[in-house]
Amino acid sequence: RNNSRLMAEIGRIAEVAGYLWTNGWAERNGGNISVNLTGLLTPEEMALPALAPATQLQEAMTALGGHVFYVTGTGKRMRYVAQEPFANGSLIRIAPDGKSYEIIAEQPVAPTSELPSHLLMHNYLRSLGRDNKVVLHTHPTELIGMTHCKPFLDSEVITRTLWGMIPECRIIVPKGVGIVPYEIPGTMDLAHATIKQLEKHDVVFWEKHGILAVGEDLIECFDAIDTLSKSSKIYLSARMAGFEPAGMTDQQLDDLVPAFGL
Ligand code: 2HA
Ligand code: ZN
Repeated sequence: RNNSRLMAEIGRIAEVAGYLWTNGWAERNGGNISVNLTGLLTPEEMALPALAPATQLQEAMTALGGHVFYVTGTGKRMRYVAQEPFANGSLIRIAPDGKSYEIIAEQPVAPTSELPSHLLMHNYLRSLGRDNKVVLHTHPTELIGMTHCKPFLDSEVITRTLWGMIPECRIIVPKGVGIVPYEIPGTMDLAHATIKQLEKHDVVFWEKHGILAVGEDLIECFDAIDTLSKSSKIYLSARMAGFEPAGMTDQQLDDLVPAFGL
């Protein structure tokens, strides 16, 4: 706790956990966060003793050997992560062979049920040479609502609709969003379907469940989901008021590309 760079990052995790709760995106234990802290820890911190026996992973995370992550705890509530990140999440260290992990701090809080997806996403992006640090999963009401509408279960259609509500949406989420058809939460099937979408996108929707964002910065991941959420609220408010929103024209959307270097 006297590592100020580490504690600043933990503070940002608490900050974002609070936003998830206040936005109404985190009912009970909904959502989870993982952040790669490897670059922020001292060699002594990286080598902390395990607090519990190692847990085997279902698949080897070969690109994550030796890496340390903060992960929110299974069954833990975001509103309490915001207040006490170390009582509602833990630091885990992946074994050098990527086949297991140990909890090394601060308490033996077992990681989120979505650990398979989080680790597979981190592993996939690292194996591509990307310095990905964050996976953020949350349950934004209106965005999930849109995945109950068949035509929106198409990456191009839902991306075009959300981009078209406000110019910021294409600027902040330039790669658009991927869609994963419904799978049982916490499964390797869900994890594998999710990483396929990361080939083209940094934000992925899970049908009838929630949203994930990946990136180097937790606040940026939150902002991407928040901006998409704003677009979905505009879209659904218009539909509730009885009209189909016009949406930005193709030309208006295309003009953003050179203007913002997208
Ligand atoms: O942490 O959000 O997807 C609970 C969940 C499972
Ligand atoms: Zn979820």
